[in-house]
Amino acid sequence: MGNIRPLAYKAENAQPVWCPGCGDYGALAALYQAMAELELDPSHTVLVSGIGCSGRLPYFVKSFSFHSVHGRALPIAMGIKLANPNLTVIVVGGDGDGIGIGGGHLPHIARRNPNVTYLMLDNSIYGLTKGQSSPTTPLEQITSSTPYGVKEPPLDPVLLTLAHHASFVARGFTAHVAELAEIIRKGIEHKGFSFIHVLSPCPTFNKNVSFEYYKQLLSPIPEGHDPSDREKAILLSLHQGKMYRGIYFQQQRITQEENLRIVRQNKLNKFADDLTFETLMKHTAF
Ligand SMILES: Cc1ncc(C[n+]2csc(CCOP(=O)(O)OP(=O)(O)O)c2C)c(N)n1
Ligand code: SF4
Ligand SMILES: [Mg+2]
Repeated sequence: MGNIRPLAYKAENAQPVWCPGCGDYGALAALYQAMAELELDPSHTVLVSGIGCSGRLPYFVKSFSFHSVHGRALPIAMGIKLANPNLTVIVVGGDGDGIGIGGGHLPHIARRNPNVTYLMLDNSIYGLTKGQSSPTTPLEQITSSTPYGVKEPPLDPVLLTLAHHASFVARGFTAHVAELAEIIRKGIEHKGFSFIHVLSPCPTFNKNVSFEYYKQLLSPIPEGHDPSDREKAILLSLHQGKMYRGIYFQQQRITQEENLRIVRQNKLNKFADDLTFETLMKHTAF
């Protein structure tokens, strides 16, 4: 633990507006803790969010932030990182935001591997719009948009991002703040795209997927799991009737920023190699 207190990262003029008991408070506390441990500089940190209750989180953090458009936080974050690779970029959004309306972006950011951390706050419901089903709502659950029950199997964000070559994939639970803080810290430290599936119950509009529900279902990733083995991580995520907390997968590979830097450098080198008086005259406007 560094010298900075977690609450040093609390925005001065904004109080969280979430309902009492909302899981997102735990995610916020864990993020403060991770930022303090890493001693992040708020003037070099950007939080980008989509739309939803979870999308409000950046308001409560001392950093730069961009409360963007529903489902579009990921491409915006990627643009910010490409424009200034020195920034720490963290994305926060909901399950609807990330794999509903914004689902088309997740595969591509995962395979491009920018050094961006993504916290998906999953309550298995559309919270802000008062309780419609989301892509992670369990089968047969009755919601305001599924009066006869959800008829499609839920998506698993961990399995999805593993399939899309994300270089860091983990799951945390907002009832375990210290553990979640450690996962977030490791995700931010990871050089590449880090995806953290944060189970964050909504006690107001999803009475089914509650803290109790997850307590029954969740256990720590089994000791001895090798996080560098993607195939094993996929098998772990497929385990029927069980869900694990912890780091499923981590692999170091070239980031999008590094790839672009190399392409740019190669172009410059080629330009310098080809440089003659004639080519210089061609490229110089008089
Ligand atoms: C383009 C667009 N479509 C729909 C909406 C309405 N809308 C706002 S938030 C939301 C769902 C939010 O659910 P989720 O992403 O899971 O976040 P939560 O509120 O549960 O944290 C919807 C459908 C919108 N703001 N913009
Ligand atoms: S509606 Fe649900 S997700 Fe939104 S603030 Fe309230 S408890 Fe949290
Ligand atoms: Mg949601």
